[in-house]
Amino acid sequence: MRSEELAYEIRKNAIKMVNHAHASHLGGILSCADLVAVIYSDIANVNPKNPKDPKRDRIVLSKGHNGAAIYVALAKLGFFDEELLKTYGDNGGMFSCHISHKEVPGVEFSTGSLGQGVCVACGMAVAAKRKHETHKVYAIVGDGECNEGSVWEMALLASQQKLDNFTVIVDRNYQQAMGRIEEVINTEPFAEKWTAFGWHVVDVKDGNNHDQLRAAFAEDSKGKPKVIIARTVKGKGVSFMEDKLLWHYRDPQGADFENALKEVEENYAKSCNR
Ligand SMILES: Cc1ncc(C[n+]2csc(CCOP(=O)(O)OP(=O)(O)O)c2C)c(N)n1
Repeated sequence: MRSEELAYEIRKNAIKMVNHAHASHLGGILSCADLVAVIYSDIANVNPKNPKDPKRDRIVLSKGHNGAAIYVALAKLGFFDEELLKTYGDNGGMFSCHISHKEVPGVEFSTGSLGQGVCVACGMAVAAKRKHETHKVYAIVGDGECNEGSVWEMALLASQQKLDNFTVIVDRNYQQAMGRIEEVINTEPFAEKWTAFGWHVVDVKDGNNHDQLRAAFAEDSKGKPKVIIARTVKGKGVSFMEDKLLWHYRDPQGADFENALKEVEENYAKSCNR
């Protein structure tokens, strides 16, 4: 499936899933929809017929509150029946809103406590190096998540270990749960920090643009771990949610739900006719 179509499917289905479950975090799901789509469509080598294939690339969603984006991508790739997405967030169901690998084929690791998943992903990259395995490891991290000290301990270790098999993608939407990043804990100068920690940094000016993301993944990291800073928009694709903190927690109901879905569908139809 083309990444553009997958991103559309992620947005459309995630709006329905969050509505169904009366869940949260739609803003962050919409901001990372494009980078998740590009990773699964064009970059990572995963195998729906054999989810535990030892040669598969590992994708860890460290900002685990956006699990819906990964669930949709996996369903669309054929890891499980898409119909099951309708049970998102149900009591006793397989899809917890913070991502879980327990019952979901294709999910590498359960996350939700920010700052942990990226450390586990780093460990996976260390293990691959030591065992002379050639698969790659990708971790999707929030910029608010980078307030966690463990992210920076991980950054030190990854460069010490010269993990050129490891790519961190930061969903740089400039917001976290309670406000703008610079108002809560300012991480600027952000790119310079990663450079100082020994990483190859790719600053993507429009992190919702698939061509720019593909170019970032293609760049040679020159023997270092790579960080792609994808400058995204929280709530991307639904005009009344874009860059609005409210949609970190609010679930779309009633007219908000109908309008969000309509807009995502119209935007995609327009992009196909261009
Ligand atoms: C250790 C920890 N502290 C607090 C939270 C609560 N929390 C959930 S999402 C979130 C904001 C994270 O911001 P960011 O990583 O930028 O995610 P995005 O804005 O892209 O949704 C917070 C603080 C958590 N899940 N884990």
